[in-house]
Amino acid sequence: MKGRIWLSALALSAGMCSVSLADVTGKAVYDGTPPKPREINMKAVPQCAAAHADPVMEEGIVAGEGGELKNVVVYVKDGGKLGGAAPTTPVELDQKGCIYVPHVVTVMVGQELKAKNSDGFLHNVHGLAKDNGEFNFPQQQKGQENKIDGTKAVETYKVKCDVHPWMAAWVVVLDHPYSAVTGDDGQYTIKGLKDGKYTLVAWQEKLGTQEAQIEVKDGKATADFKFAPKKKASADTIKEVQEVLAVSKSADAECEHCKEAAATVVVAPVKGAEQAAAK
Ligand SMILES: [Cu+2]
Repeated sequence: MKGRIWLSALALSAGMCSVSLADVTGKAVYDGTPPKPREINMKAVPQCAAAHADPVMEEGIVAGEGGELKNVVVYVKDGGKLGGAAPTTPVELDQKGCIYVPHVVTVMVGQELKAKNSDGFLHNVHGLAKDNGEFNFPQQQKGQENKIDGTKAVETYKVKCDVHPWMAAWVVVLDHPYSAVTGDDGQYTIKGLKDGKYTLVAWQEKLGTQEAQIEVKDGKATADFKFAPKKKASADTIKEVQEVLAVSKSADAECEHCKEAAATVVVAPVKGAEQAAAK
Protein backbone atom coordinates (compact mmCIF):
# COMPACT_ATOMS: atom_id res chain seq x y z
CA MET A 1 0.00 0.00 0.00
CA LYS A 2 1.44 3.29 -0.98
CA GLY A 3 0.44 5.98 1.42
CA ARG A 4 1.13 9.61 1.37
CA ILE A 5 4.79 10.25 1.63
CA TRP A 6 6.59 13.39 2.45
CA LEU A 7 10.15 13.44 1.62
CA SER A 8 12.94 15.77 1.01
CA ALA A 9 16.32 14.96 -0.32
CA LEU A 10 18.61 17.85 0.25
CA ALA A 11 22.19 18.74 -0.26
CA LEU A 12 22.93 20.73 2.84
CA SER A 13 26.04 22.40 1.66
CA ALA A 14 28.16 22.61 -1.41
CA GLY A 15 31.83 21.96 -1.62
CA MET A 16 31.98 18.93 0.64
CA CYS A 17 33.67 15.79 -0.53
CA SER A 18 31.38 14.17 -3.07
CA VAL A 19 32.34 10.66 -2.08
CA SER A 20 31.59 11.09 1.59
CA LEU A 21 29.48 8.35 3.06
CA ALA A 22 26.08 9.53 4.03
CA ASP A 23 23.75 9.62 6.93
CA VAL A 24 20.26 9.17 5.55
CA THR A 25 17.91 10.24 8.29
CA GLY A 26 14.22 10.67 8.80
CA LYS A 27 11.21 9.89 10.86
CA ALA A 28 8.20 7.62 10.62
CA VAL A 29 4.91 8.83 12.04
CA TYR A 30 1.38 7.55 12.35
CA ASP A 31 -1.11 9.72 10.50
CA GLY A 32 -3.88 10.49 12.96
CA THR A 33 -4.55 9.43 16.50
CA PRO A 34 -2.49 6.36 17.25
CA PRO A 35 -4.52 3.35 18.39
CA LYS A 36 -4.43 2.71 22.10
CA PRO A 37 -2.09 -0.17 22.77
CA ARG A 38 -3.70 -3.18 24.38
CA GLU A 39 -2.28 -4.71 27.52
CA ILE A 40 -0.97 -8.24 27.26
CA ASN A 41 -2.69 -10.47 29.79
CA MET A 42 0.03 -12.60 31.37
CA LYS A 43 -1.93 -13.51 34.48
CA ALA A 44 -2.36 -17.10 33.38
CA VAL A 45 1.41 -17.54 33.47
CA PRO A 46 2.70 -16.27 36.83
CA GLN A 47 6.35 -16.66 35.78
CA CYS A 48 5.79 -14.13 33.02
CA ALA A 49 3.60 -11.76 35.03
CA ALA A 50 6.12 -11.72 37.88
CA ALA A 51 8.76 -10.34 35.53
CA HIS A 52 6.91 -7.05 35.10
CA ALA A 53 6.08 -4.37 37.62
CA ASP A 54 4.13 -2.40 35.03
CA PRO A 55 1.57 -3.42 32.42
CA VAL A 56 3.09 -4.78 29.22
CA MET A 57 1.58 -3.57 25.97
CA GLU A 58 1.27 -5.24 22.60
CA GLU A 59 3.81 -4.02 20.07
CA GLY A 60 1.93 -4.34 16.79
CA ILE A 61 1.80 -0.56 16.53
CA VAL A 62 3.95 1.45 18.92
CA ALA A 63 3.40 5.16 18.50
CA GLY A 64 4.24 8.15 20.68
CA GLU A 65 1.89 10.99 21.50
CA GLY A 66 3.02 12.81 18.40
CA GLY A 67 2.55 9.69 16.29
CA GLU A 68 6.24 8.74 16.35
CA LEU A 69 6.27 5.19 15.03
CA LYS A 70 8.68 2.72 16.55
CA ASN A 71 9.87 -0.50 14.90
CA VAL A 72 9.54 0.65 11.29
CA VAL A 73 12.25 -0.95 9.15
CA VAL A 74 13.72 1.46 6.61
CA TYR A 75 16.05 0.05 3.99
CA VAL A 76 17.44 0.68 0.53
CA LYS A 77 15.50 -1.11 -2.18
CA ASP A 78 17.69 -3.38 -4.29
CA GLY A 79 20.57 -2.47 -2.00
CA GLY A 80 22.22 -5.82 -2.68
CA LYS A 81 23.79 -4.45 -5.86
CA LEU A 82 25.67 -1.89 -3.76
CA GLY A 83 27.77 -4.54 -2.10
CA GLY A 84 28.75 -4.47 1.52
CA ALA A 85 29.90 -7.24 3.79
CA ALA A 86 27.79 -8.83 6.49
CA PRO A 87 28.59 -7.39 9.92
CA THR A 88 30.58 -9.76 12.12
CA THR A 89 28.52 -8.83 15.16
CA PRO A 90 25.66 -11.28 15.73
CA VAL A 91 22.09 -10.04 15.94
CA GLU A 92 20.42 -11.20 19.13
CA LEU A 93 16.76 -11.93 19.73
CA ASP A 94 16.25 -12.14 23.46
CA GLN A 95 13.32 -13.57 25.39
CA LYS A 96 12.94 -11.46 28.48
CA GLY A 97 9.87 -11.48 30.70
CA CYS A 98 8.06 -13.44 27.98
CA ILE A 99 8.60 -10.67 25.47
CA TYR A 100 10.98 -10.64 22.53
CA VAL A 101 13.60 -7.94 22.80
CA PRO A 102 13.87 -6.30 20.40
CA HIS A 103 10.52 -6.72 18.69
CA VAL A 104 12.00 -6.23 15.22
CA VAL A 105 15.51 -7.04 14.05
CA THR A 106 17.25 -6.61 10.73
CA VAL A 107 19.99 -9.01 9.78
CA MET A 108 22.08 -9.41 6.68
CA VAL A 109 22.23 -12.62 4.67
CA GLY A 110 25.01 -14.68 6.20
CA GLN A 111 25.16 -12.65 9.39
CA GLU A 112 24.82 -14.59 12.61
CA LEU A 113 21.40 -14.46 14.23
CA LYS A 114 20.92 -16.00 17.64
CA ALA A 115 18.13 -16.50 20.13
CA LYS A 116 18.71 -16.00 23.82
CA ASN A 117 16.63 -16.94 26.83
CA SER A 118 17.03 -14.48 29.69
CA ASP A 119 14.09 -15.97 31.56
CA GLY A 120 15.26 -19.37 32.70
CA PHE A 121 12.04 -21.19 31.87
CA LEU A 122 10.74 -22.77 28.71
CA HIS A 123 10.19 -20.82 25.50
CA ASN A 124 10.26 -22.22 22.01
CA VAL A 125 11.64 -20.21 19.16
CA HIS A 126 9.32 -20.84 16.23
CA GLY A 127 10.26 -18.99 13.06
CA LEU A 128 7.61 -18.91 10.36
CA ALA A 129 10.18 -18.50 7.61
CA LYS A 130 9.64 -19.94 4.14
CA ASP A 131 12.67 -19.11 2.01
CA ASN A 132 14.90 -19.63 5.05
CA GLY A 133 12.99 -22.70 6.18
CA GLU A 134 10.71 -22.93 9.20
CA PHE A 135 12.53 -23.49 12.46
CA ASN A 136 11.33 -24.45 15.92
CA PHE A 137 13.46 -25.27 18.92
CA PRO A 138 13.10 -25.02 22.70
CA GLN A 139 15.14 -22.92 25.08
CA GLN A 140 14.77 -23.49 28.80
CA GLN A 141 17.99 -22.54 30.56
CA LYS A 142 18.63 -19.02 31.77
CA GLY A 143 21.19 -17.40 29.52
CA GLN A 144 20.91 -20.15 26.89
CA GLU A 145 21.87 -19.02 23.41
CA ASN A 146 21.32 -20.83 20.14
CA LYS A 147 22.28 -19.87 16.65
CA ILE A 148 19.26 -19.50 14.37
CA ASP A 149 19.61 -20.96 10.90
CA GLY A 150 17.49 -18.23 9.35
CA THR A 151 19.67 -15.82 7.41
CA LYS A 152 20.25 -17.64 4.13
CA ALA A 153 17.77 -15.69 2.02
CA VAL A 154 16.19 -12.25 1.80
CA GLU A 155 12.91 -12.56 3.63
CA THR A 156 10.76 -11.00 6.33
CA TYR A 157 9.30 -13.49 8.75
CA LYS A 158 7.61 -13.74 12.10
CA VAL A 159 8.97 -15.53 15.13
CA LYS A 160 6.58 -16.74 17.81
CA CYS A 161 6.54 -18.78 20.98
CA ASP A 162 3.97 -21.55 21.14
CA VAL A 163 4.14 -21.61 24.95
CA HIS A 164 3.17 -17.94 25.29
CA PRO A 165 0.90 -17.04 22.38
CA TRP A 166 1.33 -13.27 22.72
CA MET A 167 5.05 -13.44 22.03
CA ALA A 168 5.90 -12.17 18.55
CA ALA A 169 8.96 -10.77 16.85
CA TRP A 170 9.93 -10.02 13.27
CA VAL A 171 13.15 -10.79 11.45
CA VAL A 172 13.93 -8.81 8.32
CA VAL A 173 16.73 -10.46 6.32
CA LEU A 174 18.35 -8.19 3.74
CA ASP A 175 21.20 -8.70 1.29
CA HIS A 176 22.91 -5.46 2.26
CA PRO A 177 23.70 -3.45 5.38
CA TYR A 178 21.80 -0.28 4.43
CA SER A 179 18.90 -0.45 6.84
CA ALA A 180 17.72 0.84 10.19
CA VAL A 181 14.84 0.37 12.59
CA THR A 182 13.07 3.42 13.99
CA GLY A 183 13.38 4.02 17.72
CA ASP A 184 10.95 5.41 20.30
CA ASP A 185 11.18 8.81 18.61
CA GLY A 186 10.33 7.36 15.18
CA GLN A 187 13.77 8.34 13.92
CA TYR A 188 16.16 6.27 11.85
CA THR A 189 19.66 6.72 10.45
CA ILE A 190 21.10 4.68 7.59
CA LYS A 191 24.83 5.01 7.32
CA GLY A 192 27.35 4.32 4.63
CA LEU A 193 25.64 5.21 1.34
CA LYS A 194 27.57 6.97 -1.36
CA ASP A 195 26.13 10.00 -3.12
CA GLY A 196 23.47 9.01 -5.60
CA LYS A 197 19.81 8.30 -6.08
CA TYR A 198 18.10 5.53 -4.16
CA THR A 199 14.67 4.20 -3.36
CA LEU A 200 13.94 3.69 0.31
CA VAL A 201 11.41 1.20 1.57
CA ALA A 202 9.73 1.59 4.94
CA TRP A 203 7.91 -1.41 6.38
CA GLN A 204 5.67 -1.66 9.40
CA GLU A 205 4.18 -5.01 10.37
CA LYS A 206 0.57 -3.84 10.48
CA LEU A 207 0.61 -0.70 8.36
CA GLY A 208 2.36 -2.08 5.31
CA THR A 209 5.07 -0.74 3.05
CA GLN A 210 5.90 2.63 1.57
CA GLU A 211 8.61 3.85 -0.75
CA ALA A 212 10.39 7.17 -1.13
CA GLN A 213 12.91 8.41 -3.65
CA ILE A 214 15.96 10.12 -2.25
CA GLU A 215 19.09 11.71 -3.58
CA VAL A 216 22.10 11.56 -1.34
CA LYS A 217 24.21 14.58 -2.04
CA ASP A 218 27.23 15.75 -0.12
CA GLY A 219 26.66 13.02 2.37
CA LYS A 220 23.14 13.83 3.47
CA ALA A 221 19.55 13.03 2.63
CA THR A 222 16.33 12.84 4.54
CA ALA A 223 13.08 11.00 3.99
CA ASP A 224 10.11 10.92 6.31
CA PHE A 225 7.29 8.41 6.15
CA LYS A 226 3.71 8.92 7.18
CA PHE A 227 1.72 5.74 7.70
CA ALA A 228 -2.03 5.97 7.29
CA PRO A 229 -4.17 3.80 9.53
CA LYS A 230 -5.89 0.91 7.87
CA LYS A 231 -9.51 1.55 7.11
CA LYS A 232 -11.92 0.08 9.60
CA ALA A 233 -13.79 -2.91 8.31
CA SER A 234 -17.55 -2.86 8.56
CA ALA A 235 -19.37 -5.40 10.72
CA ASP A 236 -20.70 -6.99 7.52
CA THR A 237 -17.20 -7.50 6.12
CA ILE A 238 -15.95 -8.93 9.39
CA LYS A 239 -18.93 -11.30 9.39
CA GLU A 240 -18.14 -12.41 5.85
CA VAL A 241 -14.52 -13.08 6.79
CA GLN A 242 -15.67 -14.99 9.86
CA GLU A 243 -17.80 -17.16 7.64
CA VAL A 244 -14.91 -17.79 5.29
CA LEU A 245 -12.63 -18.59 8.21
CA ALA A 246 -15.45 -20.51 9.94
CA VAL A 247 -15.02 -18.57 13.15
CA SER A 248 -17.98 -18.56 15.51
CA LYS A 249 -19.94 -15.37 16.19
CA SER A 250 -19.10 -15.62 19.86
CA ALA A 251 -15.51 -14.94 18.92
CA ASP A 252 -16.49 -11.47 17.66
CA ALA A 253 -14.51 -9.48 20.17
CA GLU A 254 -11.48 -11.75 20.06
CA CYS A 255 -11.20 -12.38 16.34
CA GLU A 256 -8.37 -10.02 15.49
CA HIS A 257 -7.53 -12.15 12.47
CA CYS A 258 -11.04 -11.52 11.18
CA LYS A 259 -10.73 -7.77 11.70
CA GLU A 260 -7.34 -7.63 10.06
CA ALA A 261 -8.40 -9.81 7.17
CA ALA A 262 -11.58 -7.78 6.76
CA ALA A 263 -9.59 -4.53 6.77
CA THR A 264 -7.50 -5.93 3.96
CA VAL A 265 -10.65 -6.78 2.03
CA VAL A 266 -11.90 -3.23 2.54
CA VAL A 267 -8.61 -1.62 1.61
CA ALA A 268 -8.08 -3.64 -1.53
CA PRO A 269 -10.66 -1.89 -3.75
CA VAL A 270 -9.44 1.51 -2.55
CA LYS A 271 -5.89 0.63 -3.54
CA GLY A 272 -7.12 -0.50 -6.95
CA ALA A 273 -9.02 2.76 -7.37
CA GLU A 274 -5.92 4.78 -6.54
CA GLN A 275 -3.90 2.88 -9.12
CA ALA A 276 -6.60 3.34 -11.71
CA ALA A 277 -6.77 7.06 -10.99
CA ALA A 278 -3.02 7.37 -11.36
CA LYS A 279 -3.04 5.93 -14.87
CU1 LIG B 1 7.61 -18.18 25.49
